[in-house]
Amino acid sequence: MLIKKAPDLSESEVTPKALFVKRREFIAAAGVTAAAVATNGLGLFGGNEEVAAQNPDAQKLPNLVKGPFGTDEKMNSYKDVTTYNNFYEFGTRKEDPAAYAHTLRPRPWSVVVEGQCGKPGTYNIEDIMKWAPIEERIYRMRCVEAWSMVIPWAGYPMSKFLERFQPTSRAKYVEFRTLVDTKQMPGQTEPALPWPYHEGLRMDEAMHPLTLLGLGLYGEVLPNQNGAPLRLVVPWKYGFKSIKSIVRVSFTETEPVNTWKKMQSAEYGFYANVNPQVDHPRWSQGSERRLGEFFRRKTLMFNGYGDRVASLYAGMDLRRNY
Ligand SMILES: Nc1nc2c(c(=O)[nH]1)N[C@H]1C(S)=C(S)[C@@H](COP(=O)(O)O)O[C@H]1N2
Ligand SMILES: [Mo]
Repeated sequence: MLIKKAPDLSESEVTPKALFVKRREFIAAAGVTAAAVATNGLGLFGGNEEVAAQNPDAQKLPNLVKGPFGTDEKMNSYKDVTTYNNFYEFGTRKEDPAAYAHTLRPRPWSVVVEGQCGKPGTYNIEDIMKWAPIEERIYRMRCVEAWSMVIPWAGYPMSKFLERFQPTSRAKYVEFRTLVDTKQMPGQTEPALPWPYHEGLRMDEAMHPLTLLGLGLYGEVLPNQNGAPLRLVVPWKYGFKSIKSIVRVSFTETEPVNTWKKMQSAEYGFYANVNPQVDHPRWSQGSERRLGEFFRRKTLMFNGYGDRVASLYAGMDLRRNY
């Protein structure tokens, strides 16, 4: 191997050429200014130049803007985020979604909206993506099995999505449902979970500015295994609340039953707020392992978002409402 001395090296030689070009295209496509790249220190996405190369066909999200509430913790790699997943529609092992989710067809896609709202109907994903500027939000995510990741999501506030449908004063909760289609989601031929996967939030949780309608990650449209083409992202709750590949939104007066609570109500509740003081019956919730790290971290109340969300639960017994 020919080793050049430092002064002879240019970035296009250090970084394989194709990646270098890809990255520049990406930065241009994302509408990111040099200043925005500089403030992030390592580039918009922490120097993950390998990102584009791993997914050359992925569609870039144009006009991505930097959103509020981001963490500055080190992000997990694109590989971590897209190969260690829970998506039982494609199998129950963490590596199954990356291996099998290619059968999902995220286009064409529509979402049915129903229940207590002024504008029920069927809405197209292409339109939905244009309803608000798509923001980049770097969130800590915490799974009930005690692993965690830092993910650069792309999306816009769930409130901007839900307001479109004019929920009535009787809408106290919103329920989301995932697609059912055994051809696209072969894991649904097994009774691993009661299909469709369904989840719910109280209206004030859904409208909270931290709650995101997830449309992408790492500046690209959502990979299938992460819940293409649209999903929920709620960073202060355990991962199972963040339902993927949504096809139905229902505004309800009563608390919806969510999949995991239906499965094992002794282990999983409706609220599912990250809470180091309330253990899962079979393991502690007091600490977590960030993917890629060796030492465990102490889990923070509300996953570290307590200053913004604790008031939603004022006066509630979080042991009973777990
Ligand atoms: N439809 C559907 N949504 C789902 C799941 C699932 O199995 N099916 N798993 C949940 C769980 S347990 C977690 S931890 C997160 C994982 O999201 P990620 O793979 O994008 O990190 O998705 C959630 N949403
Ligand atoms: Mo999870």
